[in-house]
Amino acid sequence: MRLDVFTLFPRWFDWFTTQRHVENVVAAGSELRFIDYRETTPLGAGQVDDSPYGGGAGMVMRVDVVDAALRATYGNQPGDRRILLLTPSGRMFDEELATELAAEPELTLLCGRYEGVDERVRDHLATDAVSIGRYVLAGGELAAMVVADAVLRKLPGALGHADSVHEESFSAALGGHPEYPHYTRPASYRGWDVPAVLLSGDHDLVRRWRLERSRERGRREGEGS
Ligand code: 6GU
Repeated sequence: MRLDVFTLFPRWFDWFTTQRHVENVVAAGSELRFIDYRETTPLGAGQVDDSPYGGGAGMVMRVDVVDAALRATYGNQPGDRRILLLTPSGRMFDEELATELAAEPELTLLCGRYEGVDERVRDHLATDAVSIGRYVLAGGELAAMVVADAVLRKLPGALGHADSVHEESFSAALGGHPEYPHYTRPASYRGWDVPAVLLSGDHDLVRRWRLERSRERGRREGEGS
């Protein structure tokens, strides 16, 4: 995958790119770029934002600044790549969208800052508007890392164990439910015992127990409500 992140703070991603699963997908041929809007702003003195029409507090990222950054990177035709604007008012990011995005050969994430981004970015430059939850962050950078993390870990070679993305929370193998509980040694710790079924050696019983716990968690956490 070729993943481009447009941001005012490319250095924020220095830490992200040192994560093992991210290093793994890069070693496997994926390409990550972090592009600074300020490098291509058509305005003087690195300006990227302006005061809102109609008045009000705060500053708004300008559409011409975002457009200039996209054109400098992709030319006049961005092709048919998905361009995601990260915004608290976007479509809620979930495992289904992560799976969908992981199948894209090319992906672009646009981070906003300040009070918001000129709506014309969403209307004319982005293909999607995505939010990671019902709360407001100071900028889209952390949201972009959340999206990139969830997507990149699905790529071949990201995780050590080939099965670990198959039967995990919200996967089709678990009927879209959260993951079942995990246990490891010691079998008993401070009187807290591992469920006996997991020590039984009966694989069929274990499989059914895990599926049932997974469904139970889905119900308890208000799934589908
Ligand atoms: Cl994508 N951006 C910002 N700034 N805040 C958020 C968000 C995104 N998703 C939830 N809160």
